Amino acid sequence: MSIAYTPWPAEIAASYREKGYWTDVPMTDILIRHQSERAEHRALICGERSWTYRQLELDAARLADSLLQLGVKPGDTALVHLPNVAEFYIVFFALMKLGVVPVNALFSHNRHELSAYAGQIQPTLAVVSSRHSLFADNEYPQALSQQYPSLQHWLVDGETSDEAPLGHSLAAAIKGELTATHIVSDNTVSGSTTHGHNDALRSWPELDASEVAFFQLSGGSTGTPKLIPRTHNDYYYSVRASAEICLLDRDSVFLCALPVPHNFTLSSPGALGVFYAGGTVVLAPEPSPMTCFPLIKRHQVTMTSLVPPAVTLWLQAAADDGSELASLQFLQVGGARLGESLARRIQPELGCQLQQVFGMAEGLVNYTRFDDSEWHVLNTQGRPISEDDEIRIVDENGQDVPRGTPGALLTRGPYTFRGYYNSPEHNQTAFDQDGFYRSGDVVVMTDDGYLMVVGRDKDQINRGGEKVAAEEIENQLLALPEITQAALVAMPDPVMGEKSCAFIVTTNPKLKTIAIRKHLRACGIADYKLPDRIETVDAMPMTHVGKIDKKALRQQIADQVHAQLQPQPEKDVLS
Ligand code: OOB
Repeated sequence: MSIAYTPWPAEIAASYREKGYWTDVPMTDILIRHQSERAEHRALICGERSWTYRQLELDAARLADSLLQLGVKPGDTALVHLPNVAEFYIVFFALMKLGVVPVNALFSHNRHELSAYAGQIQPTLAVVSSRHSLFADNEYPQALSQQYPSLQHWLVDGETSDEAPLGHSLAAAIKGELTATHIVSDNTVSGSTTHGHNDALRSWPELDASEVAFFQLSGGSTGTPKLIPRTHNDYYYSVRASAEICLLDRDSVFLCALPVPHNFTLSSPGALGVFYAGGTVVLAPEPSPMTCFPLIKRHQVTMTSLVPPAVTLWLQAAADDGSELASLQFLQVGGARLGESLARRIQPELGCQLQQVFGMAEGLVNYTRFDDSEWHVLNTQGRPISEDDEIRIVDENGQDVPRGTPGALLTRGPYTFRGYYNSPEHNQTAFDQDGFYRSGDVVVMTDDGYLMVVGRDKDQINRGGEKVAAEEIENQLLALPEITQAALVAMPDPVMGEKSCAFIVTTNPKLKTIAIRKHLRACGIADYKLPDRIETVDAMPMTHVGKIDKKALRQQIADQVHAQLQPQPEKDVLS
């Protein structure tokens, strides 16, 4: 059974095929296409381990085979929660071969997010890492398996101890040497069964490229995180076109330092774009200069992608010693607005070209091009990938605004989705009647068709590229009986761009910030979503329609932050 999704209208789909955007070739082709002349080229480097294209394809095929033996079937879904390790791609391609559709959660996600995803997809399989505290013991896996009886199979990357029995070893599954020793749920077979080594790889189910390949994660603005079905056809087009725009080839060496599942690092052009072009992906566990600079030198990295706060750190480190960056040809920056003053320092201080990237997991991605004027590269967030990316910029009444005027960005096109998974109600407002997706961004379009992101009309905080849906956190705050009203808003921050501030009204004047944070932690929310600041107020400012006036709250906290950033007279500092 295939995963349901909102399709593109038939005549539009036909035109995307006609124009060669949709090729009806599944994304498994990304590795398969290199199996003759490119097979022995290095595809992937992770620490001291590396894979050629042949080895990567073989590992993916072996893992797919192991999964088949376990009983995982085409049309099943999987919850994948891995850090920046090579196994992420092995799992990605193995699941794709089988037609198993994963949600690839961020490694910073925690119990709250994973449970929400599991609830939506009812997975058969979970692939997790013992490096995450959630999977250091069996408590959470057991609870999840009990809550979702469909979840029959667990594969674990990393060390597992006897105290923490937890499904099968991912490494063994990749080697084709599955030994089931442990149980997670009552449904899973106990005991020790070797499934046997199988080098005679079977032929995989025929894949239909118009079907869902995997789910992307929405940054969201609602109480529950929403899932974005991405088909082979639409996603593969964005990968190929991005690789072309970024002039990737076999000599491209990409350092992947932001989280591997993110749309930026996966497909803009990201690791998939580099694999498609036959280049090399080098994994970094995180984007600090201390980790990344030596990797760039050692592997002669030619390109990487960062969010703006990381750029600040790189500039500071390069001021001391930037000699390790000599091979870097271009740096992509995206995920959050890059200030012009920071943008201006990249070429002279890091010695590489800047490319701005403004994209979204829902589809549309914009790039500045390598032959753009300096003004465009420093001041705009680029222009769309495709001539058939349709852009509308509208006022509050849904009327198109003239070029140069800010308005809400709506878009549809050959790789922009048509509906969140299983969310008919939310889809009614997330799209207009013509199928344009309301991105929630406020943008200006220049006369020559470049976009500048100037604001946002979605209830979200963009914490240096990490997105926090206000409602999700407000709901958790309101779960505390002492909190009667809650509003999460963005506050300015010199490094992150924005941080989050929760305003609360409470019946308990003694309620401490620390107790609130403890409560949110206990809810199992990812750390980056915890409010950076909590302000107690007697009453919320209200709009004339009786809603909490978040604009006023944003202004209030911005004024407070601004006042605190002003130099204080000495006696105040000391008192
Ligand atoms: C990327 O994807 P998401 O899904 O995490 O976030 C999308 C949102 C956009 O709607 C916009 O609000 C913001 O992130 N954003 C930017 C930006 N790039 C993304 N805001 C200002 N300037 C930029 N350059 O963040 C994403 C996906 C693919 C490629 C790059 C980023």
